[in-house]
Amino acid sequence: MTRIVTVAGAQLGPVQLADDRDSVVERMIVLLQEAASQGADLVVFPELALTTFFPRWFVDDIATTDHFYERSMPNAATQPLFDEARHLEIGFCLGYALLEDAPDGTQHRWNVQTLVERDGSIVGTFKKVHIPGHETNEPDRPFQHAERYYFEPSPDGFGVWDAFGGRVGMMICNDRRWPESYRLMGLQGVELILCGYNTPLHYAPDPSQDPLQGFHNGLVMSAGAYQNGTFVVGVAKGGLEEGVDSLADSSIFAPSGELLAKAETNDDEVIVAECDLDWCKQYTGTLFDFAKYRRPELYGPIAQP
Ligand code: CDT
Repeated sequence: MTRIVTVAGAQLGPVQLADDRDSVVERMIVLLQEAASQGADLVVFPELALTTFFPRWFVDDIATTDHFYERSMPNAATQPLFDEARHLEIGFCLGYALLEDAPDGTQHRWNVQTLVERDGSIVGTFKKVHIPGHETNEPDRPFQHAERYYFEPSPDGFGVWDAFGGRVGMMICNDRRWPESYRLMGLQGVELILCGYNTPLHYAPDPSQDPLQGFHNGLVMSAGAYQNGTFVVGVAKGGLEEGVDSLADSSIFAPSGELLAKAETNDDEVIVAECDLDWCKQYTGTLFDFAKYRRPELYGPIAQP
């Protein structure tokens, strides 16, 4: 039996502060329908897809930003997306901010992606592990990247789920720059990694990296795919959002590290690739046969603080 999953990346152009969730969900449904018309089984949306990238602003009272977070999934705003996906028998992966009330009375703010199967059932929710940027206001920057103020880092790490006929993992934006993200999923037999991102083109701590954003994006996802014998799907919210230009370049990489599909615009756009999950074994069963060739007894320092 072949295990071909047709995967679409549903890149979003900018979501401005004034855009409400309903208008964004309408755009996402258009992308979903286009992906379905191209035979997609699974559609991947960007990180924090439902709102503008609000960590670009610092506020003294974090509670005044509660409206950027979802309290449940699905909810009234996203139910139309869930309904249409189920109608089309297409799965999806959605990035959003989650504000969670824990049983002990504490509140938690997470940057998450939820994976939904073709029948509408929720497969799992991944919390972002590597939280980039800064915790406090840095007024000398042209814009803030205060993710470390707005989100806690995941305590769970990188899981892998049986879904879409294969082993599916998730990571969010900055996670894609770290080899450990891919390897932890690779050790669990991952075959398809789904990653949404918002990557500003300007990096204030070292602007010499600005023109390299696209290069670094392709570099890490291609290498992560090849070194772990897995497909990697990276999907942007790109373009000029509230005056900040962000990388588009949504891309799908094969277990060979080859680029299968790449967005051509900075706006709403669907990219598609047929992913034969059995291609992964050509790498994980040969050059990257982890059980045979890895030397974990020498890797201890990697896991030390
Ligand atoms: N969203 C996100 O994780 N963006 C980061 C930018 C880091 S610059 C502070 C990224 O790695 O693309």
